[in-house]
Amino acid sequence: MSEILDVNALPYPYRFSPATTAIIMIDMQRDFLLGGGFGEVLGNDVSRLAPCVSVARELLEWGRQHGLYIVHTKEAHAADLSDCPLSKLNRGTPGMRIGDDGPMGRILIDGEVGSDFVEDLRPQEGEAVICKPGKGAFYATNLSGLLEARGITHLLFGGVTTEVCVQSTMREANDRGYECLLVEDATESYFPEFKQSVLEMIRAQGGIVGWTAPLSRLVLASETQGRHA
Ligand code: C5J
Repeated sequence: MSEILDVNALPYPYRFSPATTAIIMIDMQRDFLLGGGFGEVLGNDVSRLAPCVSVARELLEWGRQHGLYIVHTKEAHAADLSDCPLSKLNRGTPGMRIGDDGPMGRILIDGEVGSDFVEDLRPQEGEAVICKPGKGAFYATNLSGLLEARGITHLLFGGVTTEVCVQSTMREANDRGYECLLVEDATESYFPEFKQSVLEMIRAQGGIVGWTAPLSRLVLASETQGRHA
């Protein structure tokens, strides 16, 4: 028997069982959230992402209490840049490029200080960490295999940024048959209007990509329900 929860989500209630659900926490790395990293060298105001950190942490704590499988992703490249296409390396006119030396080590390179997770969102033992070269977490990673091995059918998303790596991964997951919900206050964008548009896009047309709900609705469902199927 497994617990079934119904979340008051948009565009309609989202039903899931914690036993077959994973949290995918996207790219909560210093490179995106702190000064001197990839986000800032692209010209963004990184302080805009700060509000989602405490909620993302609460989401992980709630997930740990309820036995959800937890996956953390990080966008980072090999030191020799062999997994970084020239198109990504050369895009735009940033002050520094991927692989250049910055105040937190080489920008967006796996193993450097900047590529690591922010203090409040460190993975715990038993949680998966996916290092991804792309925006979507399914591209060139073993994420599908990890989820399939555990019989995961439902995914709850948090992380940054809403319209880039979160949305890309959620769309990849939707096409692979996962039932996806984006936790609205556990994600942020450098552009508030982009975040709002993504929330609306996901749940438009009857939930064409999935569902959205604030964390409080998940917590309420787990506190007030707990039926067994
Ligand atoms: C970006 C990400 N914005 N994690 N990456 O380049 O969203």
